[in-house]
Amino acid sequence: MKRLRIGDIRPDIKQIERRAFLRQSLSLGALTMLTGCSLDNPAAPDFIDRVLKGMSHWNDRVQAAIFSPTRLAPVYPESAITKPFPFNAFYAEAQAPVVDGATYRLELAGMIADKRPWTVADLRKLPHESQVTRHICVEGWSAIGKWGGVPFHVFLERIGADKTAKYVGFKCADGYYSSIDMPTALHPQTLLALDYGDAELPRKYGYPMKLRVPTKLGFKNPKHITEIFVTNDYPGGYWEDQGYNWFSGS
Ligand SMILES: Nc1nc2c(c(=O)[nH]1)N[C@H]1C(S)=C(S)[C@@H](COP(=O)(O)O)O[C@H]1N2
Ligand SMILES: [Mo]
Repeated sequence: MKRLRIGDIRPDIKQIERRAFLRQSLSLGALTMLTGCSLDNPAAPDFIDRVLKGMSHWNDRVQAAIFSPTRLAPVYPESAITKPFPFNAFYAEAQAPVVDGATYRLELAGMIADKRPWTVADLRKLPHESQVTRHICVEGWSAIGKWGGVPFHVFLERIGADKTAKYVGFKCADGYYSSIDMPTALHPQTLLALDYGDAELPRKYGYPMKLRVPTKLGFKNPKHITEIFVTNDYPGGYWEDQGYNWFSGS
């Protein structure tokens, strides 16, 4: 793996400092007020769990409030691409789903005007962009890759998605699921990726399509997407429902 230069990691350090600042600025008293948890019975079995969940939800709101729709994730030269780019999922690489591109249809649901399903060929007729960005996994690794595909805001516009809705949710061929806030969905670098490098997205990286979100941690980049839905009802996610912070900006 390539050695990190300080210029590469500085944006990440800024994020970490910001998180530390948010954490330090919160007293236990303030936390009880924000979370609605009472401190009078700290022995309650789920007390700590409720405090931590409340803190994470508070953190979601603060992160959403300071997220800038115009602030761009760093981009890198192609020479910085990590080779080979790592595979990761909640299973081993050999278990990655096999999706038949010929019969595949991307289903649409929720607050969308035109819910007609999409074939891979139709998706490929939409405007195409590529980007070299850093993928940061919560498990402690990061890697630079190149993804190409349809700017997600273009796709959302095209299908008549209600942009005033709170969430965009994703269901995947392997049972994985996730969701993002609408401002992130509309961010200029959020990509409905059909390609890795200069070729079709291979099976391990999410064929036929994944969402590439360089402003969020890796687990908020769903692979093998089979359904996209727009909703005001909090959809959660595979890792989010197990306690990972929902907003998880990078
Ligand atoms: N469908 C699906 N998408 C997923 C996952 C998964 O298990 N299934 N894992 C997530 C996590 S934790 C990471 S780090 C990235 C890994 O993507 P990669 O295999 O392209 O490196 O995919 C994300 N998207
Ligand atoms: Mo990850």
